[in-house]
Amino acid sequence: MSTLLEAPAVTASRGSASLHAWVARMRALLLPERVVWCDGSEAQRELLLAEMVDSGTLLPLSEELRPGSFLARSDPDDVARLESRTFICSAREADAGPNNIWREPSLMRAELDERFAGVMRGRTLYVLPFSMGPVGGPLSRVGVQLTDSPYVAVSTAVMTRVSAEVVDLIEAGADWVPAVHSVGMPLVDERGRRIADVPWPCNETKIIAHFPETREIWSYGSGYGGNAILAKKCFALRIASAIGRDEGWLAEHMLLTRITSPEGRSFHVAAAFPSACGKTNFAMMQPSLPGWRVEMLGDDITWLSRGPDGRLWGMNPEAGLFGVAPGTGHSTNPVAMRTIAQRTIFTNVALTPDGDVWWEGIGTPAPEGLIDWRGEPWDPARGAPAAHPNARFTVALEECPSLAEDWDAPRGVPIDAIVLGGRRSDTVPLVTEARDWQHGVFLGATMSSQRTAAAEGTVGEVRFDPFAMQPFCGYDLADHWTEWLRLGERLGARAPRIFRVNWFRRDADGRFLWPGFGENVRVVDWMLRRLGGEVPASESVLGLVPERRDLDLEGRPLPAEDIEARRGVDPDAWWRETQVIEHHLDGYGLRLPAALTEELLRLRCGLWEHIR
Ligand code: GTP
Ligand code: SPV
Ligand code: MN
Repeated sequence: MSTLLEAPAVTASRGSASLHAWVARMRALLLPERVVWCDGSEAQRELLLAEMVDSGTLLPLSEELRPGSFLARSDPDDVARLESRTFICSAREADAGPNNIWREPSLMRAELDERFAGVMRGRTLYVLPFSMGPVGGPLSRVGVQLTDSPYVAVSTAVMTRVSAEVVDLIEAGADWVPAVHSVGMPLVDERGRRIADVPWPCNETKIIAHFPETREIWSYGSGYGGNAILAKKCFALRIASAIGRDEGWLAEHMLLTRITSPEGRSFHVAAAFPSACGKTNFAMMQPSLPGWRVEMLGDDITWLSRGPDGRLWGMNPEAGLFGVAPGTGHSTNPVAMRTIAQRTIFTNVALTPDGDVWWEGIGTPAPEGLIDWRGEPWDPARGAPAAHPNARFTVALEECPSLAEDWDAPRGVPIDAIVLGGRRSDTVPLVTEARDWQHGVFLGATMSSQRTAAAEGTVGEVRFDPFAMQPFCGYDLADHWTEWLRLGERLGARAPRIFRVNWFRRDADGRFLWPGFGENVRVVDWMLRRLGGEVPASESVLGLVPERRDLDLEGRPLPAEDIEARRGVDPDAWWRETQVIEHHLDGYGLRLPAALTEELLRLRCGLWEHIR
């Protein structure tokens, strides 16, 4: 077996010569036909797009209706993240935690060694030097992704800052994360015969492997989203969370936004919602109340650290959006609709006869002659959606009309409030404010949410997704909660307030109880008045909840759930909830911070009082 992957782990600083040596070593392993260094330029983007149109990977959309935009249709078996094929290969199993699937590093290396040997035969290897955060910024980190997918190369140039300057930084000695990706379908077989390519090459077997100690990523067999654009979930969350644990900062699955009230006061909010649970929508909110303004800073990932002023600061390391298409419409998210008016790559949406895109929830009826995400004429009678539920758009942040002017500020922005939210059709009320930081960490650690189409699994099934990081924390989540508790100690009185929300409660007929989207500003309005100390809150067993008169519901019927929330909710349902919470926390064994056990006890005592 080759020793290419077994070479002693390249650690911390890989130095200047190492980048070129590594690419040469990888070239000898992967055996591509040619190597292309990417620089993030417009000229290169044009070239790659044209090549993909020629090869059938991309379909150009109408220049008139959707200028500069394209449609990609993935293999029907490669449509979302695969948590069951995502591995954390830490040296010690215990460091991966019960939240991850652990693989012994040398065994994983042996498997990767075999899979990657000659895997790029007949293909082009793209070298993508990228920065997460502004190039050269004090909080930014760089990496280099190798890929044999031009779709991934173009997507990475949208989602990150791909630039030759990153090579300069590496040559000047910057630490960097190596990331190797292949679709796992060589175009030349062992005997040297050519194999015909397909529009969306991939492999039945998929592996997304992370080595937290050596900060390496290896991904095989998928070309889709977070499986393949390694800078996103693999680097900016899983590897970055491990780096952050070692250095005292946090990489979080959070949107980042600036909200300005009619009086002109601005606040920064970082909010964690699980996949496909409303981050992009919140970040691009068009508030329904007059005078409010929401500026977008980030829609998926925020790196949090204590700033020199002792406050918590947040920075979005990405430069693009990989957003959920279904449900995005003119009435639900008009800002997103304007963002994707041009220069967008759509994946797995439906195609209209005039060369535009369509999906469920776009807000216009499906036109005649629609082609579904698989490329077949769509027959609504068959009951299958025209767009895949995890269909996505890839577009640069700069296309967003509500993007904050200082979106790429090297240190980000100071955070005033942290919002945590899951998708729960029952039990969890509209809004609760944490009593204090420790209670807030408990709310984060016990977040649960219904599964969505963003990953495999049964849609609708409730699972715990602590801090929306269940699929993305590169280490034991119990240690993650400890990090959160420590952060609170360090921030002290300067810590932001923590809130929990749930936009997704439903009534007995399955209708959403809360109008959501732009109406969520009514909840934000209450939060900001709480920060300003302008309104009291009611103590409930779950935490602090709004007085009825303090939620501005002008023109909106008060949802029944809110009345419930003020009273301390359905005690039986919450008693059952504490039982599953206990089981969930117990799963983390001895690493579970005692503070969380204490909070659970407090919740139970409160419920017990309530029942009596
Ligand atoms: P990822 O990119 O997977 O991390 O997802 P996300 O958290 O950014 O989710 P996104 O904002 O794209 O929303 C996912 C789905 O939830 C879309 O279909 C939205 O229409 C829907 N959604 C978002 N906000 C709300 C809301 O306030 N109420 C309701 N009912 N649905 C919402
Ligand atoms: C998510 O699933 O949370 C996403 C999409 O943001 S992906 O990049 O595919 O992970
Ligand atoms: Mn996400």
